[in-house]
Amino acid sequence: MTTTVTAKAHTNIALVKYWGKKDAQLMLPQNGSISLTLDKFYTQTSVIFDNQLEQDQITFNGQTLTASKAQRISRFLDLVRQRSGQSAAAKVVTENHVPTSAGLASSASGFAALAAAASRAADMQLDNTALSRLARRGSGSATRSIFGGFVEWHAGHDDASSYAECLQDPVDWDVQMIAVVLKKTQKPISSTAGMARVVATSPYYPAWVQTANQDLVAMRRAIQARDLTTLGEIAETNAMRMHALNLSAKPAFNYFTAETLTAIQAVNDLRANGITCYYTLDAGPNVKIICAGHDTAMITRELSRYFDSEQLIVAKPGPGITISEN
Ligand code: 2P0
Repeated sequence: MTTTVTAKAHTNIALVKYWGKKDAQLMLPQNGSISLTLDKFYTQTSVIFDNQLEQDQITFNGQTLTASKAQRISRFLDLVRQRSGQSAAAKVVTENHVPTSAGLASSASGFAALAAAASRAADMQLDNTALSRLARRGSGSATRSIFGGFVEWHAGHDDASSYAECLQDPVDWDVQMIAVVLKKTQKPISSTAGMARVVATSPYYPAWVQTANQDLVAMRRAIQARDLTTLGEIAETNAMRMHALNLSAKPAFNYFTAETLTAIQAVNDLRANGITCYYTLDAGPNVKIICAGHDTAMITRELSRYFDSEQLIVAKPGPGITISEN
């Protein structure tokens, strides 16, 4: 087989978060999640299986990957080989299009693009639901990056029932995000390890699952009603509850820096002045602001009191996966 397949997947930001697994091997989450796929940040990955190769050859932005990252990708390729019957090693070339090393999660777009390119290169013809299930085995958040716009990942109870589906794409109303890209610091703990510690040690975990399930219902309604205020309120509360889990773990950890708190305060001040904007935070210091497109210029102007203009990236809802053979 000599076809090179290229896939492009965009990253997504969760509005109702995934933060804990109930099955680490199958990558089944404790609760469902809802996200918005963004246009600005994406990964493009090409895969070819080649009998001449002795082992998988993986490059990321022109560089050879570290052993541990390459191992995670090779393990994922093993799953594709096992399912497809393809036995050759693969050449994988990945380009991550995230402006100025933004430190925004790349595992979501990365494993979504890899799942699509590798499965097609191995001659599997998967529909988007099956692709979403496959991407999930690489990284939980990748489950959602198969689709554009607003997306829900159903937690499910086994491999077949845990997949994402599109809630709204195209997004036909005015909602955007501003990524506030903060100084990179050493991550205190990886997402995978952080969520495992929280599930194992936070006494608040059952309350998280219960409230996240309520948030899913309310968030679906807010998206359907195109209600930015309700959407933002749910997302902000949900994000802070996720981070409260981290503070309540043993040992406790958090992803905030002093700049994170500055950005949160700036959003609170804007809102006190009547601007509809809300923040959400993931497993890192960056803050993402949910707002209307017609307010982005004013919000970035206000934030430029604290941050450089290149730290403020405005993103719109983005598309789902695209695959091409060459
Ligand atoms: C999310 N995050 O829903 C949550 C919110 C970060 C905070 O999914 O272990 O890289 O590979 O499944 O998907 C980041 O964790 O973790 C994440 P694994 P992943 O977007």
